[in-house]
Amino acid sequence: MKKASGHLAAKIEDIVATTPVDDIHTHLYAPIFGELLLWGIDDLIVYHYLVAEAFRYLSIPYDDFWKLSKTQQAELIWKELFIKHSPISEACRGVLTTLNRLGLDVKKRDLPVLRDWFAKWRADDYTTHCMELAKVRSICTTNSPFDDAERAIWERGWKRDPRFKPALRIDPLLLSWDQAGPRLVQWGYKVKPELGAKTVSEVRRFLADWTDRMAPEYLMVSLPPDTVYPDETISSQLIEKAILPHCREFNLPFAVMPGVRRAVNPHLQLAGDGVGLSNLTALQNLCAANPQNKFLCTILARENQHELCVLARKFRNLHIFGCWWFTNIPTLVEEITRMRLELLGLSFTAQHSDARVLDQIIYKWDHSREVITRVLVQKYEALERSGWNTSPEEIRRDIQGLFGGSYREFQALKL
Ligand code: RAT
Ligand code: ZN
Repeated sequence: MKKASGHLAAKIEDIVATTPVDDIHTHLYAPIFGELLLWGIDDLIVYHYLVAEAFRYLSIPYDDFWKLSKTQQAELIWKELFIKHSPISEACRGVLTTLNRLGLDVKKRDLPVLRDWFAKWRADDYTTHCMELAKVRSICTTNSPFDDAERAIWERGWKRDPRFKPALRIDPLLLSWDQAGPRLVQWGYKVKPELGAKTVSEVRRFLADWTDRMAPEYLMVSLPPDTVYPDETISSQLIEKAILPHCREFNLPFAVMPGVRRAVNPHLQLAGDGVGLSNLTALQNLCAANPQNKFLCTILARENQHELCVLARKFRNLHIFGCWWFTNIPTLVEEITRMRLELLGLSFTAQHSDARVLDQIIYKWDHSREVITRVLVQKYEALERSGWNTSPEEIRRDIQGLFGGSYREFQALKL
């Protein structure tokens, strides 16, 4: 068999490394949101992925840990995960990749020195610096009207930073109507516990007001694995009667992220969520029954990835994206990306960062680019062996698609 040229591999590596990405799901904020935008060494270390890993070793009571200041928590985690053991896990290695790319000497293992370096930065300059290093062109944020801290800022209004694109997060509305309903009442929407016509139209008025205020890219929810659709539940009824008509009216995709079991260990707080196998019949029914609606989906269980690809082959109103959370590890990014390329060609979005701390975009994208390069080299080499030549321009076009172009085409699609 003919061997592909090293030249092709080098070209692909260069294109993947230099093509800017649109990061279509993060938990970051524009600098104007002040303290809500997390960045710097302590936030990197107290990331909830690392909290979960530290508690594999720590024996202190959970409550005692949560009583510590952020600096003290960071010191404890650093000692456990970086000093007493080698920082091999994906999330640990991520901290090191980030620091290294920022030009810091990680070999010194010196937290106070690192803290001094970060203290010299201002959030807005640092945002630009991180986005440049990560080659991230735009950042989609997760914005919830139910979050008191950010609601106040949205209500006040400000000059938008075009690099940051909001997404309207509505988990409480769909997953805890008992609490969300009274909040809507408090904000002047005349909703009742039962979903009568008036309540539905008031929920739509609430969604329309927030859509006008935020101009979101899409509406989004993360769902438990056992979600059923259609169903008699309030959640299913709200999706059918309020969310989907709203999305059609405003031409917004509805992003569903199935597979999370919230608070399987509540003592771990944000780090305490788990994963479960989803029944994708719900998504299939959503796509089939609502051909005029667009759905974005990323799914948490490894075992659901193949079925999701097959669903995307059946429904052009479904766009799949990213390797989410527990699947964002090199082993699974490689497997999932290869599977998607083999089943869907280039009609998906390869990755999102899910960053909660700004600096994380550096490692999340570095690590993903490395794996995506590996998979793409194999694929273009295989084409070469079949006698097909791909020009550098064509490779760049394809990679731009995987890094945001395909998502934008999906956004522009008229159904
Ligand atoms: O990846 C994460 O940080 C998770 O905690 C979740 O935020 C998840 O990504 C979600 O959006 O629900
Ligand atoms: Zn997320």
